[in-house]
Amino acid sequence: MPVQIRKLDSSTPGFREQLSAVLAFEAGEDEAIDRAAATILADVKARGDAAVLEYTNRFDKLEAQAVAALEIGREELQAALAGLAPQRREALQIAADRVRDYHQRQKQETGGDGFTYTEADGTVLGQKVTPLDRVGIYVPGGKAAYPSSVLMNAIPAKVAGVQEVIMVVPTPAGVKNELVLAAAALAGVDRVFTIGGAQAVGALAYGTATIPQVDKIVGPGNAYVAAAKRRVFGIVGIDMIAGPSEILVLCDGTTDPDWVAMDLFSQAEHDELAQSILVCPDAAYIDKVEASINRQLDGMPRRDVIRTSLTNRGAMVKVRDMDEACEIANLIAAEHLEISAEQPQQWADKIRHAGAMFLGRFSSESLGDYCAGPNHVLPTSRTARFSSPLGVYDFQKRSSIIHVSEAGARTLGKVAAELAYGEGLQAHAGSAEYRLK
Ligand code: HSO
Ligand code: ZN
Repeated sequence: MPVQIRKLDSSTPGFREQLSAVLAFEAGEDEAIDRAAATILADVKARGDAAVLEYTNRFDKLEAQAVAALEIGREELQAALAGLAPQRREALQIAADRVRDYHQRQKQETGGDGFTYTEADGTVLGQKVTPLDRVGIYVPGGKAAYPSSVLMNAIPAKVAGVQEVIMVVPTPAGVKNELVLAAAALAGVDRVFTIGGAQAVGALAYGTATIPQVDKIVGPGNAYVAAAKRRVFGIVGIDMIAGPSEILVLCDGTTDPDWVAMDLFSQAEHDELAQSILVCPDAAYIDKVEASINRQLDGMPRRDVIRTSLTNRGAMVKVRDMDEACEIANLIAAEHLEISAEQPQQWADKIRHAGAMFLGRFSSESLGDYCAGPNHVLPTSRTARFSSPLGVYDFQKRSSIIHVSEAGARTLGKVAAELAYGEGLQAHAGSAEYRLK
Protein backbone atom coordinates (compact mmCIF):
# COMPACT_ATOMS: atom_id res chain seq x y z
CA MET A 1 0.00 0.00 0.00
CA PRO A 2 1.53 3.38 -1.00
CA VAL A 3 2.19 5.94 1.72
CA GLN A 4 -0.55 8.56 1.82
CA ILE A 5 1.68 11.57 2.35
CA ARG A 6 -0.16 14.86 2.40
CA LYS A 7 0.39 17.18 -0.57
CA LEU A 8 -0.10 20.92 -0.31
CA ASP A 9 0.16 23.68 -2.90
CA SER A 10 0.89 27.23 -1.83
CA SER A 11 -1.24 28.65 -4.67
CA THR A 12 -4.47 27.08 -3.42
CA PRO A 13 -6.79 29.08 -1.15
CA GLY A 14 -6.58 28.04 2.49
CA PHE A 15 -2.96 26.94 2.11
CA ARG A 16 -1.73 28.71 5.26
CA GLU A 17 -4.44 27.08 7.36
CA GLN A 18 -3.59 23.68 5.91
CA LEU A 19 0.06 24.23 6.71
CA SER A 20 -0.75 25.28 10.29
CA ALA A 21 -2.76 22.10 10.69
CA VAL A 22 0.22 20.05 9.54
CA LEU A 23 2.50 21.81 12.02
CA ALA A 24 0.13 21.74 15.00
CA PHE A 25 1.64 19.67 17.73
CA GLU A 26 0.50 19.62 21.33
CA ALA A 27 3.16 18.25 23.64
CA GLY A 28 0.49 16.25 25.46
CA GLU A 29 0.85 17.34 29.07
CA ASP A 30 -0.77 14.51 30.93
CA GLU A 31 -2.02 15.45 34.38
CA ALA A 32 -1.79 11.90 35.71
CA ILE A 33 1.83 11.66 34.63
CA ASP A 34 2.60 15.02 36.19
CA ARG A 35 1.02 13.96 39.48
CA ALA A 36 2.94 10.68 39.52
CA ALA A 37 6.19 12.57 38.88
CA ALA A 38 5.37 15.01 41.70
CA THR A 39 4.78 12.15 44.15
CA ILE A 40 8.07 10.48 43.25
CA LEU A 41 9.97 13.76 43.53
CA ALA A 42 8.52 14.49 46.96
CA ASP A 43 9.41 11.01 48.12
CA VAL A 44 12.99 11.26 46.87
CA LYS A 45 13.31 14.65 48.51
CA ALA A 46 12.06 13.28 51.84
CA ARG A 47 13.72 9.86 51.90
CA GLY A 48 16.72 10.19 49.58
CA ASP A 49 18.54 6.97 48.72
CA ALA A 50 15.85 4.73 50.24
CA ALA A 51 13.23 6.11 47.84
CA VAL A 52 15.57 6.04 44.83
CA LEU A 53 16.39 2.41 45.58
CA GLU A 54 12.75 1.37 45.98
CA TYR A 55 11.54 3.03 42.78
CA THR A 56 14.49 1.75 40.79
CA ASN A 57 14.06 -1.82 41.97
CA ARG A 58 10.33 -1.65 41.32
CA PHE A 59 10.27 0.07 37.91
CA ASP A 60 13.44 -1.48 36.48
CA LYS A 61 12.90 -4.94 37.99
CA LEU A 62 16.17 -5.00 39.91
CA GLU A 63 17.14 -6.25 43.33
CA ALA A 64 19.88 -3.83 44.24
CA GLN A 65 20.74 -3.59 47.93
CA ALA A 66 21.95 0.01 47.87
CA VAL A 67 22.11 2.98 45.49
CA ALA A 68 25.90 2.69 45.60
CA ALA A 69 25.53 -0.71 43.93
CA LEU A 70 23.86 1.05 40.98
CA GLU A 71 26.98 3.02 40.13
CA ILE A 72 29.06 1.90 37.15
CA GLY A 73 32.74 2.36 37.90
CA ARG A 74 35.36 3.82 35.61
CA GLU A 75 36.90 0.43 34.87
CA GLU A 76 33.59 -0.87 33.57
CA LEU A 77 33.18 2.20 31.34
CA GLN A 78 36.68 1.77 29.97
CA ALA A 79 36.04 -1.92 29.47
CA ALA A 80 32.91 -1.12 27.46
CA LEU A 81 35.00 1.13 25.23
CA ALA A 82 37.76 -1.43 24.85
CA GLY A 83 35.19 -4.13 24.10
CA LEU A 84 33.71 -2.40 21.06
CA ALA A 85 34.43 -3.74 17.59
CA PRO A 86 37.42 -1.71 16.33
CA GLN A 87 35.45 -0.03 13.53
CA ARG A 88 32.73 1.06 15.91
CA ARG A 89 35.25 2.33 18.41
CA GLU A 90 37.06 4.31 15.76
CA ALA A 91 33.84 5.87 14.49
CA LEU A 92 32.84 6.85 18.03
CA GLN A 93 36.29 8.33 18.59
CA ILE A 94 36.18 10.37 15.38
CA ALA A 95 32.70 11.63 16.25
CA ALA A 96 33.79 12.59 19.79
CA ASP A 97 36.88 14.40 18.49
CA ARG A 98 34.93 16.36 15.91
CA VAL A 99 32.19 17.32 18.37
CA ARG A 100 34.88 18.45 20.83
CA ASP A 101 36.67 20.54 18.17
CA TYR A 102 33.47 22.27 17.17
CA HIS A 103 32.52 23.09 20.75
CA GLN A 104 36.00 24.31 21.57
CA ARG A 105 35.61 26.74 18.70
CA GLN A 106 32.22 27.72 20.04
CA LYS A 107 33.76 28.53 23.40
CA GLN A 108 36.34 30.83 21.84
CA GLU A 109 34.00 32.50 19.42
CA THR A 110 31.16 33.20 21.83
CA GLY A 111 33.12 34.94 24.55
CA GLY A 112 34.35 32.14 26.75
CA ASP A 113 36.31 34.56 28.90
CA GLY A 114 34.00 37.51 29.36
CA PHE A 115 35.16 41.14 29.13
CA THR A 116 36.11 44.22 31.13
CA TYR A 117 36.46 47.88 30.23
CA THR A 118 37.76 50.88 32.13
CA GLU A 119 36.07 54.28 32.17
CA ALA A 120 37.92 57.60 32.23
CA ASP A 121 37.64 57.94 36.04
CA GLY A 122 39.09 54.47 36.63
CA THR A 123 35.84 52.58 37.18
CA VAL A 124 36.06 49.06 35.78
CA LEU A 125 33.01 47.19 34.54
CA GLY A 126 32.88 43.71 33.15
CA GLN A 127 31.44 40.29 32.87
CA LYS A 128 33.00 37.09 34.17
CA VAL A 129 32.10 33.74 32.63
CA THR A 130 32.25 30.62 34.80
CA PRO A 131 31.27 27.01 34.17
CA LEU A 132 28.63 25.26 36.22
CA ASP A 133 30.21 23.08 38.93
CA ARG A 134 28.24 19.91 38.43
CA VAL A 135 25.82 18.77 35.75
CA GLY A 136 23.50 15.76 35.40
CA ILE A 137 22.90 14.12 32.05
CA TYR A 138 19.79 12.05 31.63
CA VAL A 139 20.15 9.25 29.07
CA PRO A 140 17.01 7.29 28.26
CA GLY A 141 17.10 3.52 28.40
CA GLY A 142 15.43 1.19 25.97
CA LYS A 143 14.64 2.08 22.38
CA ALA A 144 15.64 5.72 22.53
CA ALA A 145 19.12 5.17 24.03
CA TYR A 146 21.46 7.05 21.74
CA PRO A 147 25.21 6.91 22.33
CA SER A 148 25.54 9.91 20.01
CA SER A 149 23.38 11.89 22.44
CA VAL A 150 25.77 11.03 25.28
CA LEU A 151 28.54 12.72 23.28
CA MET A 152 26.35 15.69 22.36
CA ASN A 153 25.36 16.38 25.98
CA ALA A 154 28.57 15.58 27.82
CA ILE A 155 31.22 17.06 25.52
CA PRO A 156 30.01 20.69 25.56
CA ALA A 157 29.76 20.45 29.36
CA LYS A 158 33.35 19.30 29.61
CA VAL A 159 34.54 21.91 27.09
CA ALA A 160 32.78 24.58 29.17
CA GLY A 161 34.86 23.42 32.15
CA VAL A 162 32.21 21.61 34.20
CA GLN A 163 34.09 19.79 36.98
CA GLU A 164 31.78 16.86 37.40
CA VAL A 165 29.40 15.35 34.85
CA ILE A 166 27.06 12.76 36.32
CA MET A 167 25.13 10.54 33.94
CA VAL A 168 21.99 8.60 34.83
CA VAL A 169 20.66 5.87 32.59
CA PRO A 170 17.95 3.37 33.49
CA THR A 171 18.77 -0.30 32.92
CA PRO A 172 15.47 -2.17 32.92
CA ALA A 173 16.11 -5.77 34.02
CA GLY A 174 19.77 -4.82 34.38
CA VAL A 175 20.44 -4.69 30.65
CA LYS A 176 23.23 -2.24 29.94
CA ASN A 177 23.88 -0.58 26.57
CA GLU A 178 27.62 -1.05 25.96
CA LEU A 179 27.80 1.67 23.30
CA VAL A 180 26.22 4.16 25.69
CA LEU A 181 28.81 3.28 28.36
CA ALA A 182 31.62 3.50 25.81
CA ALA A 183 30.39 6.95 24.73
CA ALA A 184 30.34 8.03 28.38
CA ALA A 185 33.96 6.91 28.73
CA LEU A 186 35.01 8.82 25.59
CA ALA A 187 33.11 11.96 26.49
CA GLY A 188 34.76 12.14 29.92
CA VAL A 189 31.64 11.54 32.01
CA ASP A 190 32.78 11.37 35.64
CA ARG A 191 30.17 9.14 37.27
CA VAL A 192 27.39 6.91 35.94
CA PHE A 193 24.37 5.62 37.87
CA THR A 194 21.93 3.09 36.45
CA ILE A 195 18.84 4.88 37.60
CA GLY A 196 16.15 6.59 35.55
CA GLY A 197 12.70 8.13 35.56
CA ALA A 198 11.45 10.88 37.85
CA GLN A 199 13.40 9.29 40.72
CA ALA A 200 16.70 9.94 38.90
CA VAL A 201 15.70 13.55 38.18
CA GLY A 202 14.81 13.96 41.86
CA ALA A 203 18.08 12.41 43.03
CA LEU A 204 20.08 14.80 40.84
CA ALA A 205 18.00 17.83 41.76
CA TYR A 206 17.95 17.32 45.54
CA GLY A 207 20.99 15.13 46.04
CA THR A 208 20.98 12.00 48.20
CA ALA A 209 23.62 10.43 50.45
CA THR A 210 25.02 8.65 47.39
CA ILE A 211 24.08 10.85 44.44
CA PRO A 212 25.49 14.36 44.48
CA GLN A 213 23.19 17.30 43.85
CA VAL A 214 23.80 18.90 40.45
CA ASP A 215 23.32 22.45 39.23
CA LYS A 216 21.63 21.61 35.94
CA ILE A 217 19.97 18.58 34.35
CA VAL A 218 20.12 18.08 30.59
CA GLY A 219 19.11 15.33 28.20
CA PRO A 220 15.92 13.85 26.80
CA GLY A 221 13.58 11.43 28.56
CA ASN A 222 10.07 10.04 28.55
CA ALA A 223 6.97 11.91 29.72
CA TYR A 224 7.73 11.26 33.42
CA VAL A 225 11.24 12.59 33.04
CA ALA A 226 9.99 15.67 31.19
CA ALA A 227 7.36 16.31 33.88
CA ALA A 228 9.96 15.87 36.63
CA LYS A 229 12.40 18.21 34.88
CA ARG A 230 9.74 20.90 34.59
CA ARG A 231 9.03 20.52 38.30
CA VAL A 232 12.62 20.78 39.53
CA PHE A 233 13.35 23.78 37.31
CA GLY A 234 14.35 26.61 39.62
CA ILE A 235 16.09 24.33 42.11
CA VAL A 236 18.36 23.30 39.24
CA GLY A 237 18.63 24.53 35.68
CA ILE A 238 17.26 22.41 32.86
CA ASP A 239 17.81 22.40 29.11
CA MET A 240 14.91 22.41 26.72
CA ILE A 241 12.01 19.95 26.82
CA ALA A 242 12.59 18.29 23.45
CA GLY A 243 9.72 17.31 21.16
CA PRO A 244 9.77 14.75 18.34
CA SER A 245 12.46 15.09 15.70
CA GLU A 246 11.79 17.15 12.56
CA ILE A 247 13.33 17.60 9.15
CA LEU A 248 12.41 20.17 6.53
CA VAL A 249 13.99 19.78 3.10
CA LEU A 250 13.95 22.74 0.74
CA CYS A 251 14.88 21.39 -2.65
CA ASP A 252 15.23 23.17 -5.98
CA GLY A 253 14.64 19.88 -7.78
CA THR A 254 18.27 19.16 -8.68
CA THR A 255 19.08 16.53 -6.02
CA ASP A 256 18.68 12.80 -6.63
CA PRO A 257 15.11 12.08 -5.39
CA ASP A 258 16.32 8.91 -3.66
CA TRP A 259 18.64 10.96 -1.49
CA VAL A 260 15.86 13.30 -0.44
CA ALA A 261 13.45 10.41 0.20
CA MET A 262 16.03 8.80 2.50
CA ASP A 263 16.63 12.09 4.32
CA LEU A 264 12.89 12.31 5.00
CA PHE A 265 12.96 8.70 6.26
CA SER A 266 15.93 9.41 8.50
CA GLN A 267 13.96 11.58 10.90
CA ALA A 268 10.66 9.77 10.37
CA GLU A 269 12.27 6.57 11.66
CA HIS A 270 12.89 8.13 15.07
CA ASP A 271 9.32 8.24 16.16
CA GLU A 272 5.70 7.95 14.97
CA LEU A 273 5.34 11.62 15.91
CA ALA A 274 8.45 12.78 14.02
CA GLN A 275 7.84 15.24 11.18
CA SER A 276 9.37 15.19 7.69
CA ILE A 277 8.43 17.86 5.18
CA LEU A 278 9.60 18.54 1.62
CA VAL A 279 9.16 21.98 0.09
CA CYS A 280 9.91 22.35 -3.62
CA PRO A 281 8.87 24.56 -6.54
CA ASP A 282 8.88 21.63 -8.99
CA ALA A 283 5.71 19.48 -8.93
CA ALA A 284 7.23 16.78 -11.13
CA TYR A 285 10.16 16.49 -8.73
CA ILE A 286 7.81 16.09 -5.76
CA ASP A 287 6.19 13.18 -7.61
CA LYS A 288 9.61 11.61 -8.11
CA VAL A 289 10.38 11.82 -4.40
CA GLU A 290 6.99 10.32 -3.63
CA ALA A 291 7.68 7.45 -6.02
CA SER A 292 11.07 6.93 -4.41
CA ILE A 293 9.51 6.85 -0.94
CA ASN A 294 7.21 4.09 -2.04
CA ARG A 295 10.00 2.21 -3.75
CA GLN A 296 12.37 2.38 -0.79
CA LEU A 297 10.04 2.02 2.18
CA ASP A 298 9.73 -1.75 2.21
CA GLY A 299 13.50 -2.10 2.53
CA MET A 300 13.52 -0.17 5.81
CA PRO A 301 13.60 -2.19 9.04
CA ARG A 302 11.68 0.63 10.74
CA ARG A 303 9.15 0.96 7.88
CA ASP A 304 6.15 0.86 10.22
CA VAL A 305 7.37 3.83 12.23
CA ILE A 306 8.31 5.68 9.04
CA ARG A 307 4.95 4.99 7.42
CA THR A 308 2.99 6.21 10.45
CA SER A 309 5.13 9.31 10.82
CA LEU A 310 4.93 10.24 7.12
CA THR A 311 1.20 9.55 6.95
CA ASN A 312 0.24 11.43 10.10
CA ARG A 313 2.71 14.28 10.17
CA GLY A 314 4.57 14.35 6.85
CA ALA A 315 3.89 16.73 3.95
CA MET A 316 5.09 17.70 0.49
CA VAL A 317 4.59 21.31 -0.36
CA LYS A 318 4.66 22.73 -3.89
CA VAL A 319 5.67 26.39 -3.81
CA ARG A 320 5.97 29.18 -6.38
CA ASP A 321 9.74 29.46 -6.14
CA MET A 322 12.68 29.06 -3.75
CA ASP A 323 12.02 32.51 -2.27
CA GLU A 324 8.64 31.33 -1.13
CA ALA A 325 10.24 28.10 0.11
CA CYS A 326 12.49 30.21 2.37
CA GLU A 327 9.51 32.17 3.69
CA ILE A 328 7.82 28.92 4.62
CA ALA A 329 11.00 27.62 6.23
CA ASN A 330 11.06 30.69 8.48
CA LEU A 331 7.47 30.05 9.42
CA ILE A 332 8.11 26.39 10.24
CA ALA A 333 11.36 27.11 12.16
CA ALA A 334 12.33 23.46 11.83
CA GLU A 335 14.76 21.60 14.03
CA HIS A 336 16.72 20.49 10.94
CA LEU A 337 16.61 22.39 7.66
CA GLU A 338 18.25 20.95 4.56
CA ILE A 339 18.73 23.33 1.67
CA SER A 340 19.31 20.80 -1.06
CA ALA A 341 19.97 23.16 -3.93
CA GLU A 342 22.51 24.11 -6.56
CA GLN A 343 23.29 27.47 -4.91
CA PRO A 344 22.43 26.86 -1.26
CA GLN A 345 24.10 29.94 0.18
CA GLN A 346 21.78 32.44 -1.49
CA TRP A 347 18.81 30.70 0.14
CA ALA A 348 20.55 30.18 3.47
CA ASP A 349 21.02 33.95 3.67
CA LYS A 350 17.25 34.31 3.81
CA ILE A 351 16.76 31.82 6.66
CA ARG A 352 16.35 33.24 10.16
CA HIS A 353 14.71 30.40 12.05
CA ALA A 354 16.15 26.87 12.07
CA GLY A 355 17.85 24.71 14.69
CA ALA A 356 20.54 23.56 12.25
CA MET A 357 20.98 24.28 8.54
CA PHE A 358 22.43 21.71 6.17
CA LEU A 359 23.59 23.36 2.98
CA GLY A 360 23.99 21.69 -0.39
CA ARG A 361 23.08 18.24 -1.55
CA PHE A 362 25.97 16.50 0.19
CA SER A 363 25.04 17.69 3.67
CA SER A 364 22.65 15.00 4.83
CA GLU A 365 21.06 15.65 8.17
CA SER A 366 22.33 12.32 9.48
CA LEU A 367 25.93 13.57 9.31
CA GLY A 368 24.91 16.24 11.78
CA ASP A 369 23.28 13.65 14.04
CA TYR A 370 26.56 11.81 14.49
CA CYS A 371 29.79 13.38 13.52
CA ALA A 372 29.85 16.68 11.60
CA GLY A 373 30.64 18.46 14.88
CA PRO A 374 27.73 20.78 15.74
CA ASN A 375 25.33 19.64 18.44
CA HIS A 376 22.37 17.44 17.58
CA VAL A 377 20.35 18.59 20.56
CA LEU A 378 18.28 21.24 18.81
CA PRO A 379 15.13 23.27 19.34
CA THR A 380 12.01 21.44 18.09
CA SER A 381 8.32 22.30 17.66
CA ARG A 382 9.04 25.77 16.22
CA THR A 383 11.08 26.81 19.28
CA ALA A 384 13.98 27.67 16.95
CA ARG A 385 12.19 31.04 16.77
CA PHE A 386 13.62 31.82 20.19
CA SER A 387 16.15 29.18 21.19
CA SER A 388 19.44 27.67 20.09
CA PRO A 389 21.24 24.35 19.81
CA LEU A 390 22.62 22.92 23.03
CA GLY A 391 26.08 24.41 23.39
CA VAL A 392 28.98 25.34 25.63
CA TYR A 393 26.98 28.43 26.68
CA ASP A 394 24.35 26.18 28.30
CA PHE A 395 27.01 25.02 30.76
CA GLN A 396 28.30 28.47 31.58
CA LYS A 397 26.91 31.39 33.44
CA ARG A 398 27.88 35.02 33.78
CA SER A 399 28.63 37.27 36.72
CA SER A 400 28.71 41.04 36.41
CA ILE A 401 31.81 42.84 37.66
CA ILE A 402 31.55 46.35 39.13
CA HIS A 403 34.73 47.95 40.48
CA VAL A 404 34.07 51.63 41.08
CA SER A 405 36.91 54.10 41.65
CA GLU A 406 36.75 56.84 44.29
CA ALA A 407 36.04 59.40 41.58
CA GLY A 408 33.44 57.10 40.04
CA ALA A 409 31.69 56.74 43.41
CA ARG A 410 31.21 60.49 43.48
CA THR A 411 29.62 60.76 40.05
CA LEU A 412 27.56 57.58 40.27
CA GLY A 413 26.66 58.22 43.94
CA LYS A 414 24.69 61.36 43.03
CA VAL A 415 22.80 59.57 40.28
CA ALA A 416 22.01 56.55 42.46
CA ALA A 417 20.92 58.68 45.44
CA GLU A 418 18.60 60.74 43.29
CA LEU A 419 16.89 57.61 41.95
CA ALA A 420 16.83 55.97 45.39
CA TYR A 421 14.94 58.95 46.87
CA GLY A 422 12.58 58.65 43.92
CA GLU A 423 11.90 55.06 44.94
CA GLY A 424 11.61 55.99 48.62
CA LEU A 425 14.60 53.86 49.60
CA GLN A 426 16.54 55.85 52.20
CA ALA A 427 19.21 53.22 52.90
CA HIS A 428 20.05 52.88 49.22
CA ALA A 429 20.49 56.65 49.00
CA GLY A 430 22.55 56.66 52.19
CA SER A 431 24.94 53.95 51.08
CA ALA A 432 25.62 55.90 47.89
CA GLU A 433 25.90 59.27 49.66
CA TYR A 434 28.27 58.11 52.44
CA ARG A 435 30.84 57.63 49.71
CA LEU A 436 30.38 61.15 48.33
CA LYS A 437 31.97 62.69 51.43
N1 HSO B 1 18.08 13.39 15.03
C1 HSO B 1 18.10 13.30 16.47
C2 HSO B 1 19.40 12.85 17.03
C3 HSO B 1 19.83 11.47 16.68
N2 HSO B 1 19.70 10.88 15.48
C4 HSO B 1 20.48 10.58 17.45
C5 HSO B 1 20.24 9.69 15.52
N3 HSO B 1 20.71 9.49 16.73
C6 HSO B 1 17.84 14.67 17.06
O1 HSO B 1 16.77 15.28 16.49
ZN1 ZN C 1 18.34 11.55 13.96
